[in-house]
Amino acid sequence: MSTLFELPSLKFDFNALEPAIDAKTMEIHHDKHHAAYVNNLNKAFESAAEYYDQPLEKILSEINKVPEAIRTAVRNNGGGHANHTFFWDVLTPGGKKAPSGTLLAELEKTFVSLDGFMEKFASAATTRFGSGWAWLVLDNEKKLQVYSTANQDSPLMDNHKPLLGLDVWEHAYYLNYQNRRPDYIKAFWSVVNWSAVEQEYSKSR
Ligand code: MN3
Repeated sequence: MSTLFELPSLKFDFNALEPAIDAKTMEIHHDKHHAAYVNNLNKAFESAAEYYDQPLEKILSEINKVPEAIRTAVRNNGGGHANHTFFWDVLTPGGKKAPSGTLLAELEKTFVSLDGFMEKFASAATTRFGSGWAWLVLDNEKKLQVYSTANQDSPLMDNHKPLLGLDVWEHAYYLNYQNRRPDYIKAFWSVVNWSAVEQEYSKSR
């Protein structure tokens, strides 16, 4: 079996994000859920070797060109791999607790205030029915947008650049929060890696 795609290691311990995200949830989320997306993505590409040399971002941005036989598997598992790899990078136990500089200015311009942005993001995360993600992205016109996607669909599929993402699948919070998704979303703000978000923003704008 191909190991084209690999599970990245976490840059912090499983318990590093407590109490916002508990160690057991992080362990299962990374070692089981993310690992499964990677394994299933590699399996899907076993039958489509011509795609092996393309970066995942490019494959996802042209998802409709992927052979139909494996398109759904690539959409779900490639999206899952990209989304989770990105997610781990925008989480951190330490660091700056709010954005500043040009990103803050752009958030205020687009959403009136930082609070306005956080409310809109939390609302997207809360109202996503079933499984999915909430996103802050830079769209094709280099404008900030907040929205949610279903399942493992990625903003990359619309050629949008993710800047911040939140996994609102039940596997991301159910052990600790059960049905209280809003409490998980509130706690998320305490572990956002704003330095990473700012870096993505300055790379992409
Ligand atoms: Mn997940």
